[in-house]
Amino acid sequence: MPYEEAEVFEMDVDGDGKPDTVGVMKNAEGHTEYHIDTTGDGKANMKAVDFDNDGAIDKVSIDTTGDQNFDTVVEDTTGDGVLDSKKSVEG
Ligand SMILES: [Ca+2]
Ligand SMILES: [Ca+2]
Repeated sequence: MPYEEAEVFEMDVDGDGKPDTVGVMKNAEGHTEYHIDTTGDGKANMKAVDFDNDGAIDKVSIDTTGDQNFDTVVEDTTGDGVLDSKKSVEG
């Protein structure tokens, strides 16, 4: 793992009443990454990255099918802190 420091939190991210696991860490490029596991299998099915460390998420990758490949990417392409682009990616 290239991650030097990670903090892990339990919180209900998806609102289903069950606690989800959220890991917060700096990646190798020094960006803040949030890894979210809502299925409880120990694998993140959502990853959010704050590229400029301003506290606003710039890119979110989501595994919507549960195959542990991120298949949907939502991005802030304009830098205004609003996620404005959604696209599907090949696993
Ligand atoms: Ca939950
Ligand atoms: Ca940001």
